[in-house]
Amino acid sequence: MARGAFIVIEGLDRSGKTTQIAALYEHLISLGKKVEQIKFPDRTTAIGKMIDAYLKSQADIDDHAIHLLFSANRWESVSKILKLLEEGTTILCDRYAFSGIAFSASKGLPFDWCKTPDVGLPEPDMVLFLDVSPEVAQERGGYGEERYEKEEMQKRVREEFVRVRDCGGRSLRWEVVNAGRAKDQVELDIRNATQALFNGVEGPIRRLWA
Ligand code: FDM
Repeated sequence: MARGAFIVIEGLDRSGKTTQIAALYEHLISLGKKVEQIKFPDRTTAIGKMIDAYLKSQADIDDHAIHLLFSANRWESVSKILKLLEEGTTILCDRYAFSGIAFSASKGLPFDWCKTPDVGLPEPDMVLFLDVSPEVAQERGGYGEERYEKEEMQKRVREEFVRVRDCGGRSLRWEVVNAGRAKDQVELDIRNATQALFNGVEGPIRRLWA
C-alpha cells in the first residue's frame, strides 16, 4: 500500500493559507481520501503554550530559545506524522520548518544555526509556498495583533523564504503559487499541483536536509 503524502503549505500572514488548506481538505474528503490537517506551531502542547504566550507578547523569550521551542514543537509531533503517513493518510500541514528558519533568520539569527535543529524531520513530499506581496497582504485587511504581524517583518521574512527554498536540497519539491489572485484561481492551481499525490506516495519518507 502506498503511504500518505506529506504536503506542507507555507506563506506569509494573509496569504490565504488557512482558507486554501480547508478547501484542499474538503476536496480530498469529497474524493473519499483519508486526510488530516495539522499546523505548526501546535499551541495545544506544553511547549506550544509557551510559544503561544510568546506570540501574544505575554512572555519574553530569548530569540535562540524560542527558535528551539518552535523546532521542539515539531519534533514532538514526528511519531504522529509518521504513523498517519504509514496508515495511508495524507497530511496537510500549515507551516513547518521553513517558517521556523525564515522567521528566526529575519530577526538576525545565523541562517545555518536556524536550520540545524530541524535537520532530520520528516521531509514533505511537496511544499506549496503561497506567495503574496506584503502590500497585498496589508490590503486584505491588515495584520493581526501577534508579535510578527507587522509589514516590515513580513517583508524580511519573504526574502528569507527565498533563501530557505534555495537550501531545500535535491529532493525537496517547492512550488510557488501566486496567492495574490482570486481564491478560486489559487484553489485550482493548488489542486493541479498536488493531484499526483492524492493516491499516495511510493517509497519511504525522506528526512529533511539529512
Ligand atoms: N513561526 C511559526 C515561527 O516564528 N517559527 C516557526 O517555526 C513557526 C512554525 O509563528 F508568525 C511564526 C510564524 C507566525 C507565528 O502564526 C504563528 P500562525 O498564525 O499560528 O500560523
